Amino acid sequence: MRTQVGIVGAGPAGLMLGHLLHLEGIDSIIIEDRSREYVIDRVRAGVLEQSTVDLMVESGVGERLRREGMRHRGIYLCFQGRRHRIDFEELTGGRTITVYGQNEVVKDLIAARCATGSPLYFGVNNVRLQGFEDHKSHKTIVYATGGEECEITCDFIAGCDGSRGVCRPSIPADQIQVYEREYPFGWLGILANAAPSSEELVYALHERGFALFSMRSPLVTRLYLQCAPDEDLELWRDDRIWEELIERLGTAEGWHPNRGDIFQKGVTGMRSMVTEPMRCGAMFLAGDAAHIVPPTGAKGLNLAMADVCILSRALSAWYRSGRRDLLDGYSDQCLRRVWRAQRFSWWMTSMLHRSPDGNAFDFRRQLAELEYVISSRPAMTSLAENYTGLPI
Ligand code: RFL
Ligand code: PHB
Repeated sequence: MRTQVGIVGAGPAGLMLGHLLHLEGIDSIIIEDRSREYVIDRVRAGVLEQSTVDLMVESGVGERLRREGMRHRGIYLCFQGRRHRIDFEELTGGRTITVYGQNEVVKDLIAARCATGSPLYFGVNNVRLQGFEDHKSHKTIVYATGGEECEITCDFIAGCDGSRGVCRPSIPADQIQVYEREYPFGWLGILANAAPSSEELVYALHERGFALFSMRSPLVTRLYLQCAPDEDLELWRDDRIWEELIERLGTAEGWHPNRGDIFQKGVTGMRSMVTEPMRCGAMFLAGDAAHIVPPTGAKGLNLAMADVCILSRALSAWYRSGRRDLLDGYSDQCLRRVWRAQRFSWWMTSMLHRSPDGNAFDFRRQLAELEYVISSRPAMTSLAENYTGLPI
């Protein structure tokens, strides 16, 4: 097979890139090693920045998002039994966020791809990349499907295969630098059939650790608890999860999340990672393949969308007028946003999570930081600006 851009990975980054390239008249083939059902059912992000919403709407895949997405004008910070609202709309001159599940974004993008008839192959195995390091060789993606070996020849490879993919590890070690940081905790996340009892998200710091109240629809609540990175889910019966959530999130005035049937549970470890540059020859990395943020700032999906927006413009400039400068500037342009998001995600994470050694000094310092954030307009504005995101 021959195409202009071979895309590895059908997460939000790969699917959105395929969609934007199609709008520019550029051919692509997307390959994905999981099944369609697995990709659609995977529960992950929920918060879309304004620029991600704008990108979806302007590129014609935002119809359901506009109907079903829940626009939030602020969030709450909760500590010492009280909730304090940060009003994003007022502090940023009108910027807001939208709560819409990542799996809904993926569903909408798969539907758009299928409607164009452009190739999207699920369940492929043993993906390997060849010839991308320099401009002279043929760029090839090799994979297996149904017991047969297949080959895609392309002008460019887009590595959109997430943090455990093959694209980044295929780059010779002396051509990239990887910056990493592990955190000594994880999140236990649940979905429950319970009407959200707050209209906006609640981020809580409690002596027993962090907790987050979020939602997916008027009938489904999404909640997270700080836990060990390798926490054993067997130890967490539903009653224990609710007790802990209510303890950490509940306020003196009596607000707490509504209980309901828990229908999904999972544990995620937390880390930060940045790959520099986000390119090797004719291969461009985008999204989690290039960088990971801890989820506390709700930035991962939004960064992935910003990367592929920039990449599609650069590829379009190349195909339309032979301009290389945007392709050459891709990595630097993305990395500026990525490092800002890393700083913000690290800051939110360290302000809101208890260190496993339970250091009392750190806890008092964290409370002082939260007090400062809710009482200083510049500090609140900084949080609001970073959370709602930079324009792309
Ligand atoms: P993905 O979504 O991981 O997609 C990569 C795809 O590549 C496939 N793949 C391969 N395909 C072919 N060949 C191979 N060898 C392959 N290896 C892997 C994978 O199966 C997959 O389908 O990366 P992408 O597209 O870059 O998207 C990134 C986002 O998924 C991620 O950043 C967010 O989910 C992070 N995140 C959040 N981001 C936000 O912006 N807002 C949030 O509120 C938010 N909350 C979260 C999150 C991530 C979480 N977890 C589970 C890590 C909450 C959680 C709990
Ligand atoms: C979510 O709704 O899944 C969610 C919300 C905010 C975050 C992370 C995840 O910071």
